[in-house]
Amino acid sequence: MDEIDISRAIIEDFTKNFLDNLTVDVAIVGAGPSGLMCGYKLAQSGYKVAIFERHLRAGGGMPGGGMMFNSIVVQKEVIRIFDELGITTHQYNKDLFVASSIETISALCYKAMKAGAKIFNLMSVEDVIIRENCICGIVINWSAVVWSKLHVDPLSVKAKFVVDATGHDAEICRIVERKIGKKLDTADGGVCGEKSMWAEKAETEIINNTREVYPGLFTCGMAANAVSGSPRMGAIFGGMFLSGEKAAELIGTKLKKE
Ligand code: 48F
Repeated sequence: MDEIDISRAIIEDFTKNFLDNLTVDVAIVGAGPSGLMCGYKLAQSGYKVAIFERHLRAGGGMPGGGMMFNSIVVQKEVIRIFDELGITTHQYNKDLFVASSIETISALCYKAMKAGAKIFNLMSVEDVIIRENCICGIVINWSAVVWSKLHVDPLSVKAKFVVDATGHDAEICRIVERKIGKKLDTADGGVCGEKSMWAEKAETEIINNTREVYPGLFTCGMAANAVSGSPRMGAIFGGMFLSGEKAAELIGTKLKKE
């Protein structure tokens, strides 16, 4: 066994994967529950999907459960999805179920990747590519470069659609507003920011908020609520799965027409 073979294997495999994903059908920003669910569903439908995640591990806000109690709560409406993913759930009352946050995120990652989605961790999306008033790609850099504020130019990925699944900050939508020099089309005119905690309202509104917010750019998960000014919901996660699923359906419909 030669150390150089180990190094070469890693570099070649990663480089091949990276090169293969410079052009994709859908680039998803954020490997939280909504982004992973969206990626899983699109990959399952046969589309080429790459998910870019800033942090070392995938999962977003999920592994920490609620205040580091690493259980999550989901509604009975999403048990069909948990069953499909093979996640163990326990009924808590007539409407609510609990699951391990770690098992949930592990299953989502596994299923998304087995369906063909690629996950690139430790990469931050810092800009988008816009042509003829349509988002058609993302601009990426190593998170370590961004965090250490090194002056290193980024690279680009072309995509037919981009999904902002960045969670509470709706980072990509805010970048787009800055770059196009005008506000996104929302009830309040532009990214509204999330409102304070109201689980039931937030979980209901997230489905309508999951939409194409600018040509080529979809939102899902907490980013969708933040853009539209809906409340946050805390450690109940059903809406994240339904929102990721809906974004995949909307994008799938558009891709089918191409
Ligand atoms: O925050 P996050 O889990 O988003 P989500 O899928 O789920 C929200 C819930 O976790 C929770 C909640 C539940 O009810 O309210 O908060 O909407 O995952 C977002 C992921 O996006 C990554 C970030 O590190 C996180 O893992 N991310 C954010 N900005 C960027 C990014 C960026 N610019 N580039 C790459 N990754």
